[in-house]
Amino acid sequence: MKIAVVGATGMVGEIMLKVLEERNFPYTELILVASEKSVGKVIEFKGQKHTVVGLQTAVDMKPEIAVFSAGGHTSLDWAPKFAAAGTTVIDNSSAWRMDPSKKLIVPEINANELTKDDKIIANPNCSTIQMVLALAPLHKKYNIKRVVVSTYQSITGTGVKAVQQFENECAGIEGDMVYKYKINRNCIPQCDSFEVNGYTKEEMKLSNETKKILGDSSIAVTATAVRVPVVGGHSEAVNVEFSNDFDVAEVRNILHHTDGVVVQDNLDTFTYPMPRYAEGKNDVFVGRIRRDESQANTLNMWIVADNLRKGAATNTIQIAEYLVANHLV
Ligand code: 2RA
Repeated sequence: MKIAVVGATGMVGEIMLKVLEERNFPYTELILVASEKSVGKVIEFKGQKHTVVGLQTAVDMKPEIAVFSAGGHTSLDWAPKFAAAGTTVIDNSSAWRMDPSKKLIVPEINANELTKDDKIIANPNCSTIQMVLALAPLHKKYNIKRVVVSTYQSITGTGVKAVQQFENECAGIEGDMVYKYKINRNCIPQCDSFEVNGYTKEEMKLSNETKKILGDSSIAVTATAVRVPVVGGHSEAVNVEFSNDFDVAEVRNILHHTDGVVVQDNLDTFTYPMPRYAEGKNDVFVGRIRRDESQANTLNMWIVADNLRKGAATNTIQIAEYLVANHLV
């Protein structure tokens, strides 16, 4: 079974390789793919030396699966070429997520929708994945009417240059500004560009992708996405209004038994999720679970996850694992 990692030299690509190794993914051949400037670069992985190849070479090698983290333009241009050659693509960009003919997958929620015919599969946005993983079982039990979410997003979501800006600021070094403003000791209420409705692309992803993944366009979602000087992961304050009442202990128990979710919620021991401690882990951590006393049938939660892992690389590899385990490739 051949697997291609497209964008192998990028931040998410490097973590996809780590996750492949950690989870002992059953490939027989690994193809590392990057832009022309990286072609020929030798990368050591699992004790073997791999020479980075270009996109057309990778297409011609006909891998069964290609996992992409190479930006929307590359995905729009090359995912169809891989698919036409018989490869199943799992793409991390936003290029295909809202395409009605493409599936938007969080394996624990809707991998069962996948068939052999799905040759381009979209990996949701990182901030969406961690939120819907907690929301899905609660929607099933209590029916969600509305979600209000505020995010506190890691600078790793912007990329390696943003981390460099933060480190330069901390060291007092003048350097390239990725953000319009200083990020150290600051919060920037803008993740990605603004849409005409005054929301950012990030905030609209949270709204649109949540409805698609949960399969319910009636769910009302409003989001405020904020960039914060943190590297370990994204944090989210989520307020959820249900059609039906709930019991907080039952909510905690449902989440505790949800694959991929770890409940960290004990005020006596000051136990709650934090990005510094979620970094490098594949789970979604949920805490501060409490009733919203200002409104009936409404719950507050605090949700934290490593945005590069469950928010990107791990979710992608889990989709690939599902395809292999269910003989869809
Ligand atoms: C961000 N979710 O955090 C976006 C893309 N990774 O910037």
